[in-house]
Amino acid sequence: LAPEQLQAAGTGPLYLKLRQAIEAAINGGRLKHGDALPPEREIADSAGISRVTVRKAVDDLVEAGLLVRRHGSGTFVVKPVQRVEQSLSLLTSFTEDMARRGLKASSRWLDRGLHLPSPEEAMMLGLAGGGLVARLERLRIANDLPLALERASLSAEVMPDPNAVAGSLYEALALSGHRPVRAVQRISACNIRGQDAALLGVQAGDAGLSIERISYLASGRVVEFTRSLYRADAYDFVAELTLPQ
Ligand code: 16G
Repeated sequence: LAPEQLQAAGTGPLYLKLRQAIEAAINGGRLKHGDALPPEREIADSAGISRVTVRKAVDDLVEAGLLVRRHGSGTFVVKPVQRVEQSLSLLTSFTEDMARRGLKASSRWLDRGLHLPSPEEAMMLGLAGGGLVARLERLRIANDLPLALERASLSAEVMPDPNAVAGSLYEALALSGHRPVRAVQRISACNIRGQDAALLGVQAGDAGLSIERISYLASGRVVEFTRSLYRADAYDFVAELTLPQ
């Protein structure tokens, strides 16, 4: 970036012009998603401005979500992600949520089989008599974007053949008369760890939403105990609030 280019770019204070020049480079494809920005000192030297000005422009773009600083490795152009909104009051499936937005849901299976239950699964699913547990572990994808990792556990009585679940779990449950009618969900913030980050296509340590859902049949029996890990950069949970009665 030469000083003349900077003078020609945008209006207002220098940092704003630099911000606009970087934005133009991203929008014009000269800086591509995943590209590293030159070091701030280099930008300052080539444009003939102070490092403080460069820092302010870069800070602004980080704040706006166009750039990301990665500790020790530099500043990078962020791949834009389409954020998905999910209602917090409707008991819907991933497939239904995506279809409602015109996105195609798909999954990459990580595990789909019958196992001996862990003590937690036995307790959550009420498996007192030593029954097996069906585990369905999938990477959930919307169009091409991996959005969540989902680890569902169901009693083998409800789900005797997990391999028969090709697409939607809730659709398979509906077919066998076990579609849940109520669920309790807990959402907490977390950092996405190494292996999970690789599967979700984010950096280790990036923000995630950890979600636990326990779903019930009308009879009160637990159908599903599911732990999900959603990318916090791609998911918004939205709830409608009303006054307490
Ligand atoms: C949602 C549920 C998950 C359920 C899945 C079924 C959350 C946090 N989790 O992802 O508990 O197992 O839908 O989706 O919403 P499917 O019918 O598309 O397989």
